Amino acid sequence: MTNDCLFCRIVAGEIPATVVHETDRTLAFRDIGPKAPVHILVIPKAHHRDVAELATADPALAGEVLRICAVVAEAEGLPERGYRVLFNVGEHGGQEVFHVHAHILGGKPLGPMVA
Ligand code: D5M
Repeated sequence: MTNDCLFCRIVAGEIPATVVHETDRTLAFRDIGPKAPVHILVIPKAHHRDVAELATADPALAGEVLRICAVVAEAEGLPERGYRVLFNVGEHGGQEVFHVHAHILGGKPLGPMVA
């Protein structure tokens, strides 16, 4: 738990979130500013800055986050038409919250990735 980390505070229950899935080590909740009809964030409860740091420090947990993305996408009915999973990393990657999170986006055609 990092006191000044927004997502650690959501994990601690100090800030409300619309939780859609929870395990011992992960939490999935709806993004506050959805960019698609379905926009869910999947995080490890443990604080890691970004996906590179998580994958180095705890590869099993990184894999678990990806597995939960698949579980959540299935529960949201996304696999039939497809969806996107992405991690923003650092300033140039557009990362704003420095507690690693996977974005699950779906529910409409998302088009090609643009930079
Ligand atoms: O994405 C950070 C994401 O976090 C961005 O899409 C908004 C979302 N966000 C910020 N605050 C909240 C709360 N309180 N609940 C849910 N979602 C939130 P990034 O990849 O860091 O740019």
